[in-house]
Amino acid sequence: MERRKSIPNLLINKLLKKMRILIFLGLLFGFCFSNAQYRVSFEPNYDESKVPVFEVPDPLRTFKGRKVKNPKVWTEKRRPELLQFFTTNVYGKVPGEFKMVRWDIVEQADDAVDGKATRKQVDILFEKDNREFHFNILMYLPRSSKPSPVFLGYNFYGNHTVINDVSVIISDAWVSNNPSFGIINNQLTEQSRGVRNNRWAIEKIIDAGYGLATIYYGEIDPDKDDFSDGVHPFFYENGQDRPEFDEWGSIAAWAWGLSRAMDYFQNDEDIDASKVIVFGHSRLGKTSLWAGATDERFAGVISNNSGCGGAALSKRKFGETVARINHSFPHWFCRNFRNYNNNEEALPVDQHELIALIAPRPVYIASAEEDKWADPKGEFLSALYATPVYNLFGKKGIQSEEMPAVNQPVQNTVAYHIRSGVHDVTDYDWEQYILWADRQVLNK
Ligand code: GTR
Repeated sequence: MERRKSIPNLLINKLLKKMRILIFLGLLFGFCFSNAQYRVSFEPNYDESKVPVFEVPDPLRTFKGRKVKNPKVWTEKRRPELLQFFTTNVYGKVPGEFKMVRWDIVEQADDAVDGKATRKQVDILFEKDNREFHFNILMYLPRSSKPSPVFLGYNFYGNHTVINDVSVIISDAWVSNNPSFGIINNQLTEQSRGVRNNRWAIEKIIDAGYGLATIYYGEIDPDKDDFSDGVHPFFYENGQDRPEFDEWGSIAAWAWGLSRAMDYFQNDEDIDASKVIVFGHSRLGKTSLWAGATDERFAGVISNNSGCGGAALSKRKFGETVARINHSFPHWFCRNFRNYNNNEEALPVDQHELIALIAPRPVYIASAEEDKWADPKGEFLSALYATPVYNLFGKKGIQSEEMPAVNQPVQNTVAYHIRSGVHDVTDYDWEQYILWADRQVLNK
């Protein structure tokens, strides 16, 4: 027999339904409002007199207060504890191993860059649980000097954007839309071929006897707050759908990809794997620093305008801050890094110690005068404060506490320049990197 609901019951049900809708709308409104509030209320500080007074953590003193007096104590005690801190509290740890199973040379020709270079496109393949993961490395190697030293760096919009070369394969990985490059529907097309050639001085690099190797970073992990794609899911345990609090965000995943490229270089006779310089701009400069810190096979590291979470000191809170970067890009760092949102003073480290992790290998920090958001002075100070660790190894770092003038590079094992102009990579930057690499990496 059909049971009828009584009239009061019906009314109560209706009321409950309405209340649920209201609660849902309230929560939605609260969420949007608080985010919008944050966006509206964040005022970057660009006033040097408002930079807080803070203590710079001493890279040569252990967390327990022991002074580090020689390279042995640095290498065996201090470096590991710093690396551990950055791993579990800033970038996140790689949760396991995922080894390349094969590589295929998809395309190769000797007539690139006016016949001065060999172009090589290599597909790197990984497998786990019957699923495949791939990325592509595009290389231009000087025909005049093999095995070649190489600059390795990610690009933002696909390998085919770095040069106007019809033979470069267009990636089908997800990409952020950029209508000015003809990128809509998150897909790369022919229209964007060569659009970023201004950032890659390929001819200068080849003429100087170096190769260039580049990878589209979205093939390792698409740059969006979504952990269901890219390399992360290959490491999930049953039921897991995103990394744990101390596990890798996107920057650590991108750095992992650079190390896998290095694995490949160690198998390519055309490349001198002992002379690979890892380069990156902006978020990818944060990535090159982390790759250099975690993988000692990189012979040199370049950070171009890397800013907050890269070369800039977090405790200065000048321009972009920890809270701001974690709000705008929640997927870049590990979730533990959020403990330092508006709480930089609690950090027992700062970014100069990330640079120190690269010691004694050469490192170049570059800023741009108009790139205040990335805090040029904070980037300089990081290079300066990392210097005592280089000195411990008998290497020269930054010797003057004064920031060098614009376009007046200081090129020791630790190098720094501030270029005129905006947040970008220019020929000027590449000219400096080549000069410095000649001396500091190739020992010319
Ligand atoms: C900005 C971000 C910076 C920097 C830059 C980039 O929006 O705030 O930290 O990484 O993007 O990568 O171009």
